[in-house]
Amino acid sequence: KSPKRTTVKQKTSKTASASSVPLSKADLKASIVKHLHCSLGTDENKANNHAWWKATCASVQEHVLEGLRKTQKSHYLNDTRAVHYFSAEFLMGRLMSNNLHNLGLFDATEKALNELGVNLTDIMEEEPDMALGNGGLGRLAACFIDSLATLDLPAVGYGLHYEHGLFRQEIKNGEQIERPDSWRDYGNPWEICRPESIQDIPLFGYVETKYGENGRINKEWHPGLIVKGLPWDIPVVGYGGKTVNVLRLWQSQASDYFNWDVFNAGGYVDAQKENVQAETISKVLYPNDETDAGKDLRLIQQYFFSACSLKDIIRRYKRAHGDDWSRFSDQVVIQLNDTHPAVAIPELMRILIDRAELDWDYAWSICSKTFAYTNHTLLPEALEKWPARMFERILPRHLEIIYEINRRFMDEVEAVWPGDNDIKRKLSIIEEGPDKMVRMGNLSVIGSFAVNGVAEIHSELVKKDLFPEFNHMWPNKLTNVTNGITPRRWLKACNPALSKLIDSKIGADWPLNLDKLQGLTEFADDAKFKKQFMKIKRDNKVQLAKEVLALTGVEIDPDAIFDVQIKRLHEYKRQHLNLLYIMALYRRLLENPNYDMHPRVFLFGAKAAPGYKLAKDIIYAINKVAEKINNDARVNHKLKVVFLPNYRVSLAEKMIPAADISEQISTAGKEASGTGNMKLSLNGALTVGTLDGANIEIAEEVGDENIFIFGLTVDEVEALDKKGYNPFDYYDNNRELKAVLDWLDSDYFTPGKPGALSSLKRSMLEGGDQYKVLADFVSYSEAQSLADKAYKDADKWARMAILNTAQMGKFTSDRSIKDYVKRIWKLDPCKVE
Ligand code: F58
Repeated sequence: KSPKRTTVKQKTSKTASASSVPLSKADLKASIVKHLHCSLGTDENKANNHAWWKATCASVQEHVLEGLRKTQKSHYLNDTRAVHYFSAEFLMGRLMSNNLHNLGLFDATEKALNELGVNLTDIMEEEPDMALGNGGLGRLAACFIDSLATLDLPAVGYGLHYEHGLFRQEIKNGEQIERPDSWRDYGNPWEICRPESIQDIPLFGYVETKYGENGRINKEWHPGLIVKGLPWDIPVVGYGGKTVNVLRLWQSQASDYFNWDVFNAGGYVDAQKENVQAETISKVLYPNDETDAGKDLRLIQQYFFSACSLKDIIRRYKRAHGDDWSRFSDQVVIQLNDTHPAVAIPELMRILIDRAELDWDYAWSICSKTFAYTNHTLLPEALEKWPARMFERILPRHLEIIYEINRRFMDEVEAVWPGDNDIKRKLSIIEEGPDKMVRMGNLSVIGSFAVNGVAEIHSELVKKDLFPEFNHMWPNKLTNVTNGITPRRWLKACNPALSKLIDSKIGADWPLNLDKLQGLTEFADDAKFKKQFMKIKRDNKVQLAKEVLALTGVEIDPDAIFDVQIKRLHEYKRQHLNLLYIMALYRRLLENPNYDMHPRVFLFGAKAAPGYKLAKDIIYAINKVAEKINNDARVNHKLKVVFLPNYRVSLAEKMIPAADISEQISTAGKEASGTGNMKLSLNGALTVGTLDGANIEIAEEVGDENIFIFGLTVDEVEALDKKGYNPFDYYDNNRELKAVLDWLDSDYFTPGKPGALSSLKRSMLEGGDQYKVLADFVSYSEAQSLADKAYKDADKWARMAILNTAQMGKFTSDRSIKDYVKRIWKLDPCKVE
């Protein structure tokens, strides 16, 4: 039964005030001290940085929770349609600085703490990163929920409450070592446990067929195990502090149904075993990026969080609409962040058919108006497939439902392409063969009303190469939403000096309206502004140099070019192309000590998937080459190489403001979008990049003269593959390239261990060089020379850097979210008063 609701009149205030609760420095001081005393049981004299951090979080959280309560009330009273962002990953990083900025409390808190003798920057270092994601896909989810709250859109993020996020990377003798990440060891002050919203989740078991009245066949799933899903809520504060949405993360726990009432004296200890199994589900994030892990536990994780989230959504829907399903898809839209939560599609069908007893067609009409799917990759090894036998063991009823979805879909295919079995084989959710597989991509397209890629070129390739037949069947289903980044974290918070300079020139509302940065264009030729802009860049470089020294012991010169490549390590991202160029420069300098180049520091940050051998070999090679070069007095005044260990969000926040050059050098057609490219350019770094992913759109915005584009295009890569690509053509015909590759076979960089770096060379020669490193080498080297030349003209460089910042308006995640709202979600904002 739907409760009566009073509709709240919506006022539209144009300017976002800094905070709903105006707070003075004195209030904050008192509140922090109160928490030090009453929440932490310590005092000003005894407290260390960690205690100050916790007390400050507790003070801030009071305001956050006030906003959360008001937001939830508004959404409830207005019975709003909401988007539910299902994602196995949310790479949130640290929350304090972001929450303070979004609440408009940063400066006041800094001053309050100052008067207490505490430095805000220092205590923010106490916060562990929430690293519940691998890379781009997880960080995108985090930017999106920031924008959703900022735009006052009713939204919930749903994901997994991993006990251990992405591993902590240590470098020992040049090699990556993985250590567990323990982000919650000392508690997380931002999260709220909600035992009142626990869900029971069935797994395994078998399906019983029952013949009901009036001929209806009912299916009853008898699960073999039930686990509990315990929700933890992380408040998501929008910029301006008005709307506070929720990120709800599910932790798995043993269910009371099992074990505890059946054990006898001897079974007491054994009974814990099942608990261990249940609690394993949310233990750890799979550290693979761009490869499908294909493990039982991974499918269980996906089902676990999707099923918990659906139950949560349905509970909320029923509170307002009872058993009337007719409005479900008007109120609920679910965005699938990649195929990881795609099992939510058969799960909703199961609930509608088996539980609510709707007929198939009605259930399907609801279901296929509820889901939308974002594709993030074209790499075949990243497209998820599950062995049907494994699916059947874990989710027997869901597999039956998938077969039925597929049977009906095959009829549709037959109607479009009568008798064409090749097309049927290609479009089927089930891949036939000795081991039948369930294709989650096909399931996602068939079960969604919209499918999007993440950059123009990527979405075109999704239509043309990945899903052409689906695009033929449903010409309006496939679309594009170019990715974006939140300018609050990626400029305002991480680069405060530049932000203040921008405020002084164009006003302070650019974080909400990033197109305003265009206003900086008129200062691109203003000598004073250029000087200020570049002074800030240099100060940021000095800061980073200190960090580099502390982390690696390597001294770097802030007057050198800081050339940055930060992203997961993958062959398609071609960190090894960068490395070959560094080795070539080294050689040039050895051959000609007067070789003309501006001093340059190459900075890397990257984690390799623990099972990805060649990626780890590349990390090793970078470190070994770095060691040699950095200790070679003949060249180290001109060339340095730094590999910063444990690259993560909080390290990115330090590296990005200090970068001069942004390396975006993936093989054309392989990087779906990229988002680091946007962050670096926003902070005034110039891109050396291929025509891939969002680089193409960045080039369109900044203009060809403010970016260094090189390399094969998507069409050229395709043509080369057709013709037959032979890396030896490049190896045999380029003296420098040959010398550099042969160098990898020697023991020059690994004394006493010849061949320690040979696997790299092999992958690029005998291995066939799948990612066309050799084909792009010369063009890359030329682009780098142009960048060097441009940097030597300080005036020209400053202009180019400013124009990069000025033209990044398009890449705010607010714009991405507005695109989703318009093209897919059809949501209305709901102001919180
Ligand atoms: C990334 N994908 C894309 N996947 O590679 C990048 O181009 C894009 O900008 C970004 O998504 C956001 O759209 C990505 O990060 C993963 O990390 C998956 C994790 C789980 C296993 C499969 C890959």
